Amino acid sequence: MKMKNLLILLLFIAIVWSCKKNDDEDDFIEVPPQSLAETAAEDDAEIKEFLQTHFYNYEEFDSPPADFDYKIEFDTIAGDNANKTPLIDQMDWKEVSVSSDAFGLDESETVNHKYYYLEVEEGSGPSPSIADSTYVRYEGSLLNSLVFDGSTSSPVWFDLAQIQAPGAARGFAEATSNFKAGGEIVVNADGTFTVEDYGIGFMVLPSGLGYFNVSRGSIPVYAPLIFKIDLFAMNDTDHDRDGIPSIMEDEDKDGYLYNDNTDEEQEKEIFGTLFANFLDADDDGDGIATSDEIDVDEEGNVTFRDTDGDGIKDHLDNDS
Ligand SMILES: [Ca+2]
Ligand SMILES: [Ca+2]
Ligand SMILES: [Ca+2]
Ligand SMILES: [Ca+2]
Repeated sequence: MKMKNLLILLLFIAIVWSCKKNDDEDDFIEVPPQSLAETAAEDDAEIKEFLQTHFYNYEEFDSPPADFDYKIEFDTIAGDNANKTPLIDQMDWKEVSVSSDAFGLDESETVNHKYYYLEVEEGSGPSPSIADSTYVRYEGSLLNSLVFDGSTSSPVWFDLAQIQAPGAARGFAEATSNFKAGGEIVVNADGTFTVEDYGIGFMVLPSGLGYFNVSRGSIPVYAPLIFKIDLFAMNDTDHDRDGIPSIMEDEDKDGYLYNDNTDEEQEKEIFGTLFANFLDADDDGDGIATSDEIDVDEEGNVTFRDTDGDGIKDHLDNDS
């Protein structure tokens, strides 16, 4: 059925660097952080309990009723629904290594965090990286089903790289990168836009991939988070416009953009502010712009130079 997952968008706007997850500064409360490892274990037990006792409307997605709105709904496995398949049997999961440094903990530790996700309807378009910008409709809720945030009528642009930052809900970026965007965006005669076969999914995140020890609005501290998303479109990013796509500035290829900062020591001494490579137009701080130390062809493909042959690319080498 070709009309499946069809969305009419009112206006396809230019990228808005959405700060939705950061701009509620007035009503957030922070408590001293507790152990990251203990919290991750507690959260995972709580999440598993939820996944074992709940299901989503998979039967409607499998055989859509005529007026089906393609919205994910959760319910408890009980009574008439006692025989439903629990979420835990349907969801995929991945692990992300999280450093306690992101939360200002005294004891430095690195803890694997498990998040769960399910692509309910696969989009027909490309999959974003954790550095890309995504056009989504979403709803955030707690395990007790309280909705705390969302943009369920009109979609918003989310810069996943920004959501990966300490203090934001990093897991949203991680999980979204498993989903696919929709197909071609068609402009209608009346100025609206249509996206067919967009991606639909949801994710369940431990608090270490959410807001951890910070309470925001109705989100308590150490709260696992659920996000349902419709992923319509995505754009590649080059945040610092140095010619290198942001995802390629994850130099250590660990899927985290904020721990790649070639001139960190210099920035600490001189500015006191740190700019990770994807936000830094002079990555090695040698006074020569990164864009002048690399070669980019007409299609945007990047070739790196190593003028002094020391194995360090020129834009990351402050003596060449
Ligand atoms: Ca990295
Ligand atoms: Ca830097
Ligand atoms: Ca850069
Ligand atoms: Ca250099």
